[in-house]
Amino acid sequence: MTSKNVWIAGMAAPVMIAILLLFSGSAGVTANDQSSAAAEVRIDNFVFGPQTLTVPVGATVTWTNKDDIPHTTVSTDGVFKSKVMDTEDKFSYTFDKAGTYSYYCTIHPKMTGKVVVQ
Ligand SMILES: [Cu+2]
Repeated sequence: MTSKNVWIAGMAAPVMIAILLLFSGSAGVTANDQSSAAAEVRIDNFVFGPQTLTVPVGATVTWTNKDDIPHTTVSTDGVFKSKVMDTEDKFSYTFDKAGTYSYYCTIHPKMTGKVVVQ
């Protein structure tokens, strides 16, 4: 009885490792199946470019400040809000819902842009 229990315990560890490997393997496949679109907006000379960006649902948009002046990227509806970005600073946001997202620079409110998610 005792020796049988020891034998089962000895088998359990390799089996568990095999199961864990199986699960981690399938998780990797799932991650590869997800399409992750990415898009960029460049801030240059007080302009968001492109001013209107159209991306699929789930896309991550990255804003990069190419100006030698600090800027922010803040959603008009409070959906996202960057810190003050110095030159070459980046801000990213992933859009999980379809819609039109207007944004502006809080330092220079005349700077506006739009992300259309569809
Ligand atoms: Cu600005």
